[in-house]
Amino acid sequence: MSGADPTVRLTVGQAVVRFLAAQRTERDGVTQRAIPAIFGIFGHGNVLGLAQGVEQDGEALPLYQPKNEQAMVHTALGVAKASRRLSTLACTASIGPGATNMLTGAATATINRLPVLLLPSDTFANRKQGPVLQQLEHPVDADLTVNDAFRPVSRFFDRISRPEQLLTALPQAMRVLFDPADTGAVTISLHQDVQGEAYDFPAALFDERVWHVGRRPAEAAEVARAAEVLRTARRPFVIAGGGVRHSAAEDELRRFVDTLGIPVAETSAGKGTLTGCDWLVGGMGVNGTRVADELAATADVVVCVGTRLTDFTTGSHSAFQHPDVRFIGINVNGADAAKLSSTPIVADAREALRSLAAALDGPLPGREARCSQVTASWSAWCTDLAADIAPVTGRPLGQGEVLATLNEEVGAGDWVVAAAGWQPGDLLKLWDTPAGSFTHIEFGASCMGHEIPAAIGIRMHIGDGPEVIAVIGDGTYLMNPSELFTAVQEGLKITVVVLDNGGYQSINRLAIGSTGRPVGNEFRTRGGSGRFPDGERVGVDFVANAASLGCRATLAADVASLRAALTDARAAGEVSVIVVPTDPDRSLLPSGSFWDLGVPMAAAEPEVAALAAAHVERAEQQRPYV
Ligand SMILES: Cc1ncc(C[n+]2csc(CCOP(=O)(O)OP(=O)(O)O)c2C)c(N)n1
Ligand SMILES: [Mg+2]
Repeated sequence: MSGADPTVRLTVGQAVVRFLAAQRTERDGVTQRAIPAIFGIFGHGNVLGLAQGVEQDGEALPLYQPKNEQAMVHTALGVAKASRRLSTLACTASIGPGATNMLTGAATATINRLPVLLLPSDTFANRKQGPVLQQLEHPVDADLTVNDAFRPVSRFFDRISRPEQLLTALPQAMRVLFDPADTGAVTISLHQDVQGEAYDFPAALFDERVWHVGRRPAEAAEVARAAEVLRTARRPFVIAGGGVRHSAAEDELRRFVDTLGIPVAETSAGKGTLTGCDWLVGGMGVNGTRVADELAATADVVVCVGTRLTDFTTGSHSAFQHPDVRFIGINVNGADAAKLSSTPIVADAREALRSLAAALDGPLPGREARCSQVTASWSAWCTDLAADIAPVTGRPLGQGEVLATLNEEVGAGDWVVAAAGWQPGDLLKLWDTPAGSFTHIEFGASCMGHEIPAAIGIRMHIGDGPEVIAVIGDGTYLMNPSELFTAVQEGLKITVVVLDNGGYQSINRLAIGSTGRPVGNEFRTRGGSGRFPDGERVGVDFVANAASLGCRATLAADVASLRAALTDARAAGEVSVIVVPTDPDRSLLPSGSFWDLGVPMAAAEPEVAALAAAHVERAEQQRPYV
C-alpha cells in the first residue's frame, strides 16, 4: 500500500460489518449477497465492538436476534442449503458460553460441508483486567481460551489480536466459505478489546468483492480412466449425494443415468435431487429402500457422486458384496473422491458427469434388462411399503402414515426439513419428492434442534411463497423450540409438524434391538427401580407450549385432521405447529442394510449374547474396499 492510498478509520467491529456487507458470490453468471444478514446475541464480549459496528455500519447488514446461539448457526445452514452454498449468514456471540453454544452448530456445518461464518468474541488481548468474566484459565496454556475449541470443528480459524490482521483474515475467510472443496464453519475469534480498537484500513478493503464459485472441470485423464472402468460394468449403480444439489447437477445426473441406463439411489443429503426419474430406486443404505440395497449388493461398478460415503450410506462398509466391485468417485473434494479406493474424478459434479457421459458415448450394455428389473423391484417395494404403513385399528397414527399424508399435501416449491429421530430416515425411505419441491435432510450430524432454525434459514433465503415444513419428534421439540418465537417475531412463516410419541423412541428401538433392554429413552416418571425414568408416561401439552410462543397450534390425531391442519397452515400467514400423536412402537420396513452399532460383548443374559452373535455374523460382510 503506498502512502497515497485512501484509508478509512474504523473500529474492528465496524470494519468487519462493512466488509461483510460488500461481499458477493457468483456462479453461472448469477451474483448474490454472500452474507445477507448477521445473527447475534450480544453480551459484554461484543456489545461495544460488533454491536456498535452493526449499529454504525450495518445499514446493508440487517441484524437478527436468535434465542440461542446454536440455533442461529443452524439458521445459517438453512440459508446455505437453500442457496446451494452460495450464501450464508454471519453469527456473532459474546465470550464464554455464548461462544461455546455455537460449537455444535459449527460441527454440524463442517460435517455437512455447509458454509457459516462464526464471529465469537474472545477474552481481552491486553490482559490488564486479570481474568475477565467467563474466561477459562488454563493452568499451563496461558493464551488458550474456550474459542480454541472451534479449531477442530472449523475449516478456517483465526484470532484477531490486532486490527490489521483483518486485512488477511477476512478475505481468507471468504475464500474458504465459498470454496466448494474446503467449505464448512469459518471462525474468526475477536478479542473483546480489539473489537473496539480503531485502525486506518485501506478503503479498498470495503469495495464490493465478488467471489467466483468455480466449476472445477474434470481432467481428461481422470475421465478416461473412469470411463474405462464404467465401460466394463454389467451391473452399474449410481449413488447421488448432497454434492449433486450443491452443484445444481440434477439435470445432468438425470441425463447421465437415463442415457447410460443406470439405477440410482439418493443419500440423505442428496434426497430429492431426482424427481419422477424411472431409474431412481429411492434412498440408499440403512435408511433406504430394499431395491437400493439389493442393487448395491450385486453392483460391479458404483459411481459415487458428491457423497461422503458415511456408514448409513455404505451399510458400515457392507453394502457392496460383488467380489470385484469397483468405484468411481466424483467429488470436488479430493479426500471424498478417493474413498473406497475409487477411480477418482476430482471435479464439480455437473462438469464431471457431463464429461464422463461424453466419453462413454451411449447406453451401457443391458440397459433394457436393467430397466425392467428396476421397474419390477420398485413396484414390489412400493406395494410392501404401502402395506407396512397402512393404519392399524385402535392404534395412534403410525409415523409412516403421517409422512405419507404430508407427502400428498406437498407440491412444487415446498421444502421439507428433517434432521434427527425417526424423521430423517423415514423421509429418506418413503418420501416421493414431488416435482419442483425440495428436501433438506441434515443427516451428517443428525443434530436435534437443527430443524426449526434451518427451516427459518430456508424461508429467509427463498422469501415469501411456498411452504417450509420442518418435521420433528417430541424430543427434538423439547430440545429447542425457542426459535419458533424468533420466527413469529420476524414474521418468517414456517410450519412445524411434531410427531409426539412419548420420548426418544428411535433410540429406544436401537437400545432394544442391540441390547434387548430399554434404558431411559421414554418420557416417564422415575419408576420403581429408581435407576432411570421407567415409571408412568408423562406428556407435554405441545399445542399450549407452541401457542405460548405465538404460533398457531393444532392437534391432529387422525389423517383427516392432519390434512385440514396442513391446508390451514398453508393458507395462514403465520407460524404453524401441528402436533400429531404417533405410535411409539412402529418403525418402517427395513432396507435390509446392516448398520454397525456395536453390541455389548459381555452380558449375562442369553438374549443379549444372541444379539451379539447375530451382530458378529452380519459384521463379517464388512469389507475394507482396498
Ligand atoms: C443434539 C443431539 N443429541 C442427541 C442425539 C441422539 N439422538 C438421535 S435421535 C434422538 C431421539 C430424538 O427423539 P424425538 O425427537 O422424539 O424423535 P423419535 O426418536 O421419537 O422419532 C436422540 C437422543 C442427536 N442426534 N442430537
Ligand atoms: Mg419422540
